[in-house]
Amino acid sequence: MAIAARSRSGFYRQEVNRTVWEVPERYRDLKQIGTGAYGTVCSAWDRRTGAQVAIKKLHRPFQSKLFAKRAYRELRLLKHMRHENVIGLLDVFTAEISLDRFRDFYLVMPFMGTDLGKLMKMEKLTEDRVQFLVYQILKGLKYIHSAGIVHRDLKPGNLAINPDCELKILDFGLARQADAEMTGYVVTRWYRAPEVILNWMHYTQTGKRRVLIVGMLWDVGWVFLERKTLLSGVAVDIWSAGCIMAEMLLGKPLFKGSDHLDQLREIMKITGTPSPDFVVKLQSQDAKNYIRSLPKVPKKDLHYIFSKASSNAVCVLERMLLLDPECRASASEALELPFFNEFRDIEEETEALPYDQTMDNTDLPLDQWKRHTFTEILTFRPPRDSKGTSL
Ligand code: N17
Repeated sequence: MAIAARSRSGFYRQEVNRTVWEVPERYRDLKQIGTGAYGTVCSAWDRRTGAQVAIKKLHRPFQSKLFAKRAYRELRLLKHMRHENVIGLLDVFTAEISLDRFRDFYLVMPFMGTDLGKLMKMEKLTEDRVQFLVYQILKGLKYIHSAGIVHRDLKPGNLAINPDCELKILDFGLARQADAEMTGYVVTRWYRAPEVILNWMHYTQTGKRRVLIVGMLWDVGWVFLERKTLLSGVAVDIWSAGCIMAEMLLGKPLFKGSDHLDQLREIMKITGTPSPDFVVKLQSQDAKNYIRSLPKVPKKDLHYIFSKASSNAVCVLERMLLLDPECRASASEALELPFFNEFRDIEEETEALPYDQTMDNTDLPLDQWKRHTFTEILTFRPPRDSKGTSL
């Protein structure tokens, strides 16, 4: 029988989901709460602070270059975030003391009990709940965007919520190639901005034989959008936030398209077909002709669709659900709208330090990713709570 080596001092071992977890003694009562291809998450109690935490162990993070880069990226992004409406790191640790033996590491975050998707299934939200939740989403987005990060996949399922209705944004800044990976079997495109859907159509094109309609839409989307929108692109998150707010008020998704084109049709049923202003900005003559050939649909009055909502609420939607990304409010601009007056605390609407994305476009050998990750773990400093004591 093999005898397990002693645990690192101050750490203990336990089995979770048939894998060994080796964690500092301060973390107690580990219980698995979720598992997926990339890792497993446990809830635990932090003896030092008395708080409930979530601990994520990645599944063999250094099994390949791709996994290693992804693990490095998640750690870097989480480590950068220090805002109450964005998930951040309370701690990160590994039981290994040397780079040679380094295999696994663990991310510790505040524990969040549910998410907005589940909450909306349970109950119809009152307008003051909607006010508070959308206020928090926008504060979180303002912070993430100020770091130069775009979420790209904002949806109810990655808005974590605790019993006090406090909200934190999860899964931000996923790698761009994810857009390409999602083509064909997209689980949920209901929150995707029209310019993102147009961009997907580019990836679904095979060779030179393009379907006429899609081909022209592609020209519309690509030439214009890659330059102006996808390079900065924060407006895509505002669109998603608008769809999420609409769903909170309606009790059901606003744009429930069955595929890319159907999604665009659903959107234009409400936004109307693009205005001449928008068409003029398009580069391709084909695109202009195509958009002009579409049967004109007028913009619907959102007061009519959201007849039970206050006009302050509808006013927010009017500023977010605009077809032209350049016209959409930014997160900071949206926070200024009267709908949020009751909850507003400008002190909480902070901005981030810029996030260095240099490594995101870098190709490194596996052992380099591992070394950089190890260094990031060693240089982690825990956040301070509002009283200034180190957690
Ligand atoms: O939210 C994240 C997160 C944030 C930024 C980037 C993940 C990434 N990421 C992932 C980048 N690349 C990849 C592959 N992670 C996260 C969210 C929730 C978690 C654990 C990790 O689990 C809980 C569960 C309950 N309460 C809090 C957190």
